[in-house]
Amino acid sequence: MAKKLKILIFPDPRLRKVANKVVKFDKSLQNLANDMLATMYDANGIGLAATQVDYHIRLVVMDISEEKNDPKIFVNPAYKVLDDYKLFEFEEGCLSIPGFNEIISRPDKIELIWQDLSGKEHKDCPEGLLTVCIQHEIDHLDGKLMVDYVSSLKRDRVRKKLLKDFKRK
Ligand code: GNR
Ligand code: NI
Repeated sequence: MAKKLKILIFPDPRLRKVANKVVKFDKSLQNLANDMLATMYDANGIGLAATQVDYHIRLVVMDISEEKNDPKIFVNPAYKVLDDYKLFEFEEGCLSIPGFNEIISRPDKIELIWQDLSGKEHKDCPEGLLTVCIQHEIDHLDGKLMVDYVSSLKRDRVRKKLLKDFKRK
């Protein structure tokens, strides 16, 4: 049965680790993906990277559907920005930075490659929210966070607030 995992909260240094490529497509990878989906749905998120639950492998889960009935799993996801891209502004949130929402600009046209749980390779040019979300998740796998795109003043403010909340618990 799927179990809920604990989500690391900024500025936990484990969120800065760079995740390793998945090379074994086994039952334990499937189990982790299932646990991550359960964790994401429970937290009302639309995406979750393994890094956020302290597994440092290149695995992402996502469900951007309205009905929350379209789970997607990306193993070893990577993207190239296409030549005719424009910057697209979108208000993002992050389960690892509760209470922090900011408008972030990202390229709106990418070519995405990934593998599924069996190791089969896929390629697609996503649109809309998926394009935003997968860039946000791949950032997590590279130890990067939304706060890295905002001013150091805002970053320090949210850092101090979340540290204070953490110590109060
Ligand atoms: O739940 C989430 N919502 C969201 C909204 C806009 C852009 C990205 C996201 S991902 C986020 C969940 C999360 O923290 N994933 O890493
Ligand atoms: Ni996030």
